Amino acid sequence: MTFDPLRIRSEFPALDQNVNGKPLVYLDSAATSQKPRHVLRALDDYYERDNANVHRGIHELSRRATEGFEEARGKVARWIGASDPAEVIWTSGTTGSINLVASAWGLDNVRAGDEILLSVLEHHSNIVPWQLLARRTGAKLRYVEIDEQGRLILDDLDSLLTDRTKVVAISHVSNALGTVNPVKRIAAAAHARGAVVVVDGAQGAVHTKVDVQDLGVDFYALSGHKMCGPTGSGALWGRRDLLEAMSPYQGGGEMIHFVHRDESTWAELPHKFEAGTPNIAGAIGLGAAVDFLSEIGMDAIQAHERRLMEYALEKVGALDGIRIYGPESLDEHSAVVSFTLGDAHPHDISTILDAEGIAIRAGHHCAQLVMKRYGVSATARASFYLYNTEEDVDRLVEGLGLVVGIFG
Ligand code: 7TS
Repeated sequence: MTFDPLRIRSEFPALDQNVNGKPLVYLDSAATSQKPRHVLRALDDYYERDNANVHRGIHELSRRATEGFEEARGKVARWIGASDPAEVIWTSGTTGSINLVASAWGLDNVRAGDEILLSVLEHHSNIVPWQLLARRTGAKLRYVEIDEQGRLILDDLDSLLTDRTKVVAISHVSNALGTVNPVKRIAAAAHARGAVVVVDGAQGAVHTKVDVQDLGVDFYALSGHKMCGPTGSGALWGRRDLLEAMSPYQGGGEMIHFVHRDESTWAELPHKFEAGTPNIAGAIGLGAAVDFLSEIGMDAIQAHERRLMEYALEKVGALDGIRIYGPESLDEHSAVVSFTLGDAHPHDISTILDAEGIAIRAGHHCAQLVMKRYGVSATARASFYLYNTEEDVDRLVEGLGLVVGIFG
């Protein structure tokens, strides 16, 4: 099947509207993607026909809801190359997944004097949970630095990893710069020192083909809403032996086997980590998103994004006063163009573009350590996905022309 961005675009109702009198150009998918009809229909179908709690009722609707919920788990497992759906825990998203690991695995395994290795590229979701763990345990945080192109400096990885390193938590793809990190190489080095590897896959599962076995990592966190699924949906994949050894994260219904007066025993995986009524519709919607993306094919999506990025870097890069942050090579640079333009504040850039119907993000992108590295407080960021086209890039460049006209 040939990749037809206009046909794909027509599957996303929200893209078909005028904003401030102009056809919408949506370039903020790194914050959240738009949702295709296939996902919207799955949500409607669930609520209109099958709505019931899962794993509880012995009645037809509960059976259907449970089936849809568990089938979706299998779809996510296959999407990331996990061999066992029981290793996929439903969470509220990447933030929920990382907090689960930092808390449940971290409190069991990290002690005073231990080290946690992060990078300055990380989204705050992959920094703050580890800071909280460090504060509770007395562990120490260390950081991999980035070079001028926003790539991890891995020359001194072997000295950053010590016998005290208990965990290495690293993003697959940076949301602020688009840098694609060599996760497999980092995982191998971390394992050689006996550390556990946690990957923030919020942008990874969106733009790259993920195979958790091949990456050789221990935990992989993802957000459904960035890959065409509903907000509040997400997953944590973890290696079975680690998940089994871990204490539960939250206590409540469904995560127990037996409850006695003074103590309880835990349910099998994955339910041990899913206390309370889960986001059933969210999980089913995320399963539908995986079906939608699988049908198009990750290779085709990646090739399309790469073509768009080549075009965008050339056109945006030709503007007077532009500075683009992130790797020069598209082998290491995913579908994000992070930039500043002369003296224009990124918020002003975004406001001017918004008046033209163009949505980008301006700010620190929840990656203040990245901003600090470059000595800026914010960048403007255009992020692309499967439904964007070269016309979107042209509109962006036209809009940026207005910014140049105003700010000189
Ligand atoms: N990690 C990365 C790399 C992210 O890009 C984000 C969200 C998160 C973690 C948190 O994901 P959540 O689904 O739990 O919120 N990134 C962005 C962004 O770039 N703009 O808005 C949210």
